Amino acid sequence: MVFYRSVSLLSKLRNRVVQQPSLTNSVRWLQIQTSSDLDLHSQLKELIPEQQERLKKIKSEYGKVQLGNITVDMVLGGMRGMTGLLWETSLLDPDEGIRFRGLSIPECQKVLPAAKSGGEPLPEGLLWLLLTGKVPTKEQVDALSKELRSRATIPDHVYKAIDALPVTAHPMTQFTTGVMALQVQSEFSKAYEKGIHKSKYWEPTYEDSLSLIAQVPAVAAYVYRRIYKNGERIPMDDSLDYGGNFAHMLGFDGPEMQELMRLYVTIHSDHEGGNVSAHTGHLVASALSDPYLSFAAALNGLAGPLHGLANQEVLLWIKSVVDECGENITKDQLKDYVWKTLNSGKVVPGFGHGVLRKTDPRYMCQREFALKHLPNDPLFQLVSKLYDVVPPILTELGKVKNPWPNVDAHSGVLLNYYGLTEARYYTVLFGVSRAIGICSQLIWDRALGLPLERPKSVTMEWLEAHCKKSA
Ligand code: NMX
Ligand code: MLT
Repeated sequence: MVFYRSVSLLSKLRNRVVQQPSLTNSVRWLQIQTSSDLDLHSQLKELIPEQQERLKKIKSEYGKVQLGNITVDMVLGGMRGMTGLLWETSLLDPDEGIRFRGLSIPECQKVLPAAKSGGEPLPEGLLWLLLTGKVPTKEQVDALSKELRSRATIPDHVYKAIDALPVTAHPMTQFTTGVMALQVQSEFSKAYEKGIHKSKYWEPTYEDSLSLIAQVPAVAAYVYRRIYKNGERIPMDDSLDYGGNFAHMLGFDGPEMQELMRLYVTIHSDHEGGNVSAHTGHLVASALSDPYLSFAAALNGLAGPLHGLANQEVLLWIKSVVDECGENITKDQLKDYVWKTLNSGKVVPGFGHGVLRKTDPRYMCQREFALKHLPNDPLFQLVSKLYDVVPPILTELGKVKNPWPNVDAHSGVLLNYYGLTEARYYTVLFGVSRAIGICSQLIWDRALGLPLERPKSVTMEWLEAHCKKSA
């Protein structure tokens, strides 16, 4: 016990040191890795009791504190501006964009371990950060990569379930079917059937979540290979990390595409709790549905064109611009095309947001990637022109709250450049990434014992009567 405490103390001290690079050289002796240091599960086990106490304290001390006023507008307006969810892994600022456990995207790019020096963050590192709130060492990330690889085998019935669908079914339908087929292995469901105590829920949820995160790239890659590459499966490469392996299983082995995939999976993972996919996953999980059921539900929300499917819509729309006007379209022609889209009652995909009020930092980091790796690509140049042309037009409409581009405005042209040209597949990539955010929070939902989600609804008659009374 005494030994355990000193190792644990040493480990805490070392973690602090690792986060302050100026100290790392002088205290190298502290960089002893214990087996529990490298194990995400042990780290969580240590963190959970203190966070449970923290939540209890907030409830007992601040339970009656008011959080703004809910208005009829909010009830009728898709609950915009209503604070209604606890979501620990990330927080969205309307102007600054997303922070993962307090770190912005540029900060994550700086501090999270990469495959090679100066490279894009490894998504496993982000998973560690989301779960523990701590920046992992490269050794911790490598240990997690290895663990994910060890959980990645796909049972044969999953492929058979996907194969039962017509090959023409939308890739998101095939992907979600694969996730639902994985559900039969749920440890949480089995443990619940056996009567597990509620204080232990987080443990099988952790098992399911890590397995699900480990398995979704192979399921997603199968969907791609089935639809577009005659069903030839590419096995995982044991020498590769999560993002690199995903690109590899899809059939892309170029180092730049692997870097893009690491960045892509990292930045799409989490966007606080109120977006449609995260909120759906959280809602379904609140009924104690297991991680597979909850994540499959989340994917069905992601498949909507106002949410994740927008990445497909953007590339298809850009291609329709090129088909009609050519690649060297002028800004005036582009303005006409944007107006034509709006006048036909459609949205301009990739622009606007429910919360953000400035350009999405996820757009900006993809733009930086493009400036570094594909500055002369005609479709990237078209995307850059859209950045100039679309916001003033949306502003002129007078009703759009955020005229700036979101994450989906950029992702397609990058993938297209490296040969992943099949736009209908793009939302599946978003889905793989989102497993990391949704499952991380789900483990905390269970650890903190968050309750069944069940807001009150009212009818129009109730609203009219209530408003007349209060007038
Ligand atoms: N093009 C045309 N009209 C728009 C756009 C746009 N890009 N963005 C907002 N509007 C309209 C919106 O349809 C609404 O019109 P109406 O009152 O006639 O229904 C009005 O402007 C006010 O909407 P907002 O309050 O600005 O936006 P809201 O929070 O309701 O919706 C989105 C946010 C993201 C759904 C919306 O901006 C949109 O439809 N964008 C295009 C689709 C898209 O890129 N979605 C991806 C979002 C990111 N993600 O991955 O999930
Ligand atoms: C997301 O990543 O979930 C989208 O930007 C939508 C949102 O945050 O509402």
